[in-house]
Amino acid sequence: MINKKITGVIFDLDGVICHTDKYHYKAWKELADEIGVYFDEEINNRLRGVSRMESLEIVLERSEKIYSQKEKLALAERKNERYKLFLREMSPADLSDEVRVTLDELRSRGFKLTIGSSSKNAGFILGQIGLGDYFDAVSDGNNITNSKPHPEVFIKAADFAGLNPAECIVVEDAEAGLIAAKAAGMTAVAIGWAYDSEYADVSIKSFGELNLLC
Ligand code: B16
Ligand code: MG
Repeated sequence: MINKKITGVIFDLDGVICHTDKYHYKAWKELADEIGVYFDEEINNRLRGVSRMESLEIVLERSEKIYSQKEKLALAERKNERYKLFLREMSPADLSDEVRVTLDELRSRGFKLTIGSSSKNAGFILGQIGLGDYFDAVSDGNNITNSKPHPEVFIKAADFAGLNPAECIVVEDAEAGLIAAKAAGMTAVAIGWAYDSEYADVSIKSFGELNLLC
């Protein structure tokens, strides 16, 4: 149980509400193979919550070739086109019952529910899984200039929904997101890949536990 007044919950999208992380991996892996750069799941884990262009920089750390900015933009675009093909296959079946029921319960208890995602595809993904109009506010990669671990995405999510940051919890699967949440003055709740992170205020094993926390 969190011992302070909570009025809003800000959810990371990829790795928390739904699992597009496997599609990011496949799309980056295909690109890396094409340009002859080593890439594996461990490197992929460093991309969680990180913006597309920053992710590309991490992927290219293993590259012998130096790419110009124009070439980098083209590579990122190529990866994104691949990724979007996977997203097109998503449907409301990709939203688990546990997540859907927990969201409804939190809402019925009066919490404002928002999204704080680094992704520029967040709106499309939410539409695909049937949550297009669900959240009180969506802050994503399209409205920020600094990506996680910078707190901008969460500060804007709170602002869009008229929430006091000190009364918000952030649910995150990435260490960069937990750091961002704390920098925003919010309570950082870790799930999934971030479960053991030293930056978490609280860690939960399953999404449904959120209802016991606040
Ligand atoms: P896009 P989140 C993040 O989403 C992903 O975790 C990260 O792997 C990705 O690079 C980033 O979005 C940007 O995504 O290429 O779709 O703009 O976890 O912050 O919801
Ligand atoms: Mg995430």
